[in-house]
Amino acid sequence: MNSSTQPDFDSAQSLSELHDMLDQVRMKNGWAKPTPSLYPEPKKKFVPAHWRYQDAKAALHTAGRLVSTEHAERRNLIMANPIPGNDYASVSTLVGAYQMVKAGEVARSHRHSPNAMRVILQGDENAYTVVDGQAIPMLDGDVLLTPNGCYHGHDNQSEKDAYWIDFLDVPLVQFLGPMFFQIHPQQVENTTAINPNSEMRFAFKDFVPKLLTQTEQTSGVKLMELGPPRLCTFDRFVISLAANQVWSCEKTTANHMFVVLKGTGSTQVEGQTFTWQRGDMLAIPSWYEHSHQAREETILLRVSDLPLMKMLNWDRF
Ligand code: GTQ
Ligand code: FE2
Repeated sequence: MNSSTQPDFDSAQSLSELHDMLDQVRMKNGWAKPTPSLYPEPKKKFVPAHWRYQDAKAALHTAGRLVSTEHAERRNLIMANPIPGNDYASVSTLVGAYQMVKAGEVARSHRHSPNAMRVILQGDENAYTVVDGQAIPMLDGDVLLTPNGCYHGHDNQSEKDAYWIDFLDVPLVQFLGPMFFQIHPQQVENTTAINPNSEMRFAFKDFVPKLLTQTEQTSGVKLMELGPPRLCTFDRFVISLAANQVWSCEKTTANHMFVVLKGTGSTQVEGQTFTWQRGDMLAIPSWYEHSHQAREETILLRVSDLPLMKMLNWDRF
């Protein structure tokens, strides 16, 4: 509706009359809003959550019987944060998913504007993620990048089903708007080379010794960034915890996801305790103080949107 007549604002005898007139010009008052637009500190919209690899693995095994990679773009399970109305984001900017590609199976190549990375839980030297034509082997504990715009597909030429975790900044892209997605013209992209030394791969066998021989401690633990290359929206750090070691983390504006690469232990957050083992995933949204306790020698991977917060000058703790 586009009314050409202006309400007679001068005739308003009360605020509610003024508010009614504002409706006619499609404006809202800023002085009596039902909910404030600014508030003293971050609202905790998302909640801390824990997902078990053993549940995901069993569900994906069954999905392997019922869902084909010809019909589904990806055979994946979304770790949606368990808050009302949410069916996708794990924390506000990131989504975590478990994915499985069966022995001998291919998941066709595509590219998209969201950035992605994988954490391999059950891999093999003959199971690959193909990034821009290069087949990158996926071995247990490896971390693989597929930056936005790179064509990528999955090709499992091994004898066993491959399981891994995906992280993507899809919720951020959905919020900001610049979503693009395209299937590769060949569907299954030709592989030009097998490259175990791709800069897109952080091999578990290489980064673990580096992490463990490190002498420096950051916030009481051995903590090491996996990079470069870096993505603009999220980072990845590996953390080593000795048996019984506790790592206490202040609340920060950054959103965190954790993967247990090795070991067992528990995480305390706001009176809740999550008891985890290898392959499990945790969501620790912004503004939650939390602490991890290893039961045995443990390696955690932390994925967070800290680079984004820093870029925008919103990193606080
Ligand atoms: O493997 O390319 O979990 O594009 C979600 C979107 C995985 C992938 C996901 C994706 C992929
Ligand atoms: Fe993808």
